[in-house]
Amino acid sequence: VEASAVPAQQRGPWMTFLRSLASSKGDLSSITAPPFILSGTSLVEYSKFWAELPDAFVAPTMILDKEERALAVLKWFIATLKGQYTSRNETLGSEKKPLNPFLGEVFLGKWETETEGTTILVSEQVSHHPPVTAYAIYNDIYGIELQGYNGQKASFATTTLNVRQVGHAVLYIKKFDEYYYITLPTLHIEGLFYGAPYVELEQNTLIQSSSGYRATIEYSGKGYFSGKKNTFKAKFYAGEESAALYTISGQWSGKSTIMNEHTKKESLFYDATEHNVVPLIVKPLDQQADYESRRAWEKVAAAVQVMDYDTIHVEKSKIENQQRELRKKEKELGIKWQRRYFELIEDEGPLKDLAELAGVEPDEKVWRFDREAFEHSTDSKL
Ligand code: HCR
Repeated sequence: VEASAVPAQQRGPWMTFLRSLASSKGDLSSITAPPFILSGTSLVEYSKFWAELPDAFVAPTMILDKEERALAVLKWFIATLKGQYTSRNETLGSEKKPLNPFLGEVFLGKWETETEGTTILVSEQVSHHPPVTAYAIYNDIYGIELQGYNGQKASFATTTLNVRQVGHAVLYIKKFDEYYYITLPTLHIEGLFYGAPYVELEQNTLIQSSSGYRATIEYSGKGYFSGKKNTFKAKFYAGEESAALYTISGQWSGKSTIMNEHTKKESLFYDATEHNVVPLIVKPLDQQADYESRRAWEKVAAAVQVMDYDTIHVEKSKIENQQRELRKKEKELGIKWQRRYFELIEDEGPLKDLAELAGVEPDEKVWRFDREAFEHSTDSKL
């Protein structure tokens, strides 16, 4: 029997929390959780996990062969998973409940590395009900840009929380005028009963390139493909062909190998344990605008650190009340909240065709980055 990680005085509230999860209607943000499971980080920050390895992010731009390039995109994608889905376990001891971003909350930063130069991140909460975060990450030296948006739909079954991701990501490589349409995996949260939650991925991700190459990645936890957690099996195809050129398999948080289906030769594909993330540079709090994530949540985050529930509650309520006031004013004036750097547009461009090629139902409207708006704002001085 596993020991409970729930502090003795929070066991009652933890059981109440689990019960409220069971009766919640998919909106995780509205549920109050006990302090030990809270994180002082807002969900709007999570977009950074796409490019914490700037070398892997820009690598495809330097590859002339389109098959090799599509494989490098797959490698970058696999490389992002460890940060996206296990980093809280490493830094905070378990998965935690992130802060629920308010509409218009922005998280900005840059990575500065000797070889890759500057890579910029712009992340914005573009919807509150349902929660949706949109982001753009770009490096102009290498001519690569990632844009995407995501929301989550949750459901609870026995002691597991199932989370379906809504949205997609699109990678664009300027030099080759090439797009990659990326779907997001479904996940579930285990270990809830013991108060030690962790994420396991399930179902699949599809990466469809405008060059025709396609990768399907299937995820599984302990015991399906192997006895190990965080496992995946990817098949890499050219065009419409049904026979895979390569099979890549292993652990996304550890080692994976690639097998050439023609020669049956196998070699190391990626070893997640050998790569250290590059920390994002974020402006000091006193230079941030009020709507920037870390500044806006500063007091809540400090209270979360010391598990001061009263202050967490008081400071959270201040933000929520301000938001309520804003929405009321907009209603009175008959205006809508103007998103800062993203707009919701009809998807008529190459992405719609790509989604169709990938066999994915395209979203009628998609959130797209308005780079001009960002560059004309003071926020672009990172
Ligand atoms: C499900 C989750 C919020 C959403 C997080 C997402 C899906 C956000 C987009 C990122 O690109 C990837 C990502 C990674 C996270 O693993 C995932 C979070 C894990 C937990 C959190 C729940 C809302 C928290 C539930 C509360 C539990 C821990 C008690």
